[in-house]
Amino acid sequence: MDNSKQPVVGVLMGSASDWEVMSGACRILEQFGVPFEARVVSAHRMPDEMFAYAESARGRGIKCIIAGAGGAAHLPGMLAAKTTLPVLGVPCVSKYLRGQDSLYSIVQMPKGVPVATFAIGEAGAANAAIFAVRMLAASDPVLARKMTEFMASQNQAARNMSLPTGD
Ligand code: RP5
Repeated sequence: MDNSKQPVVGVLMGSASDWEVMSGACRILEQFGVPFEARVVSAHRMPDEMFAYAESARGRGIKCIIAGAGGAAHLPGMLAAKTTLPVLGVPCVSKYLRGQDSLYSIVQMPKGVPVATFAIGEAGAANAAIFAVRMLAASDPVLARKMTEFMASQNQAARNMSLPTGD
């Protein structure tokens, strides 16, 4: 999926099976009007393409990479090893260990090679995208205003919550 405008965020995933989780990151970026590109780039099945992506991303105008993977989730870490861009890692839910393997694979990076690691699954994908928007908003007043509005709408939604107490 490519947005019409020049993408500034890369949303990568190790497999199409990660799309159910990673599509949540794309929805957030769409909501904020941030141009992005979404691709399957597998660390294990497409290592040469992964390195090529990491090496070319900055030159193509990408500002940060959100990378989701499951199981032996090497994609975010290997991207971080090959690019100077910030890499935001999303542990995707795996079949047998429910993403705990993904989390440990992504979060336990060696000193000097950072991956900002988010929660397993849906919340992690959404928060990685929100975090990417916040990074971009540091130098973009329009995005900053949208983030303020987003936070206000969350506040209002929480205030409007009711409990089934019958009171
Ligand atoms: C990882 O292996 C992917 O990120 C995915 O989460 C997992 C399983 O991939 P498939 O076998 O479903 O393609 O590389």
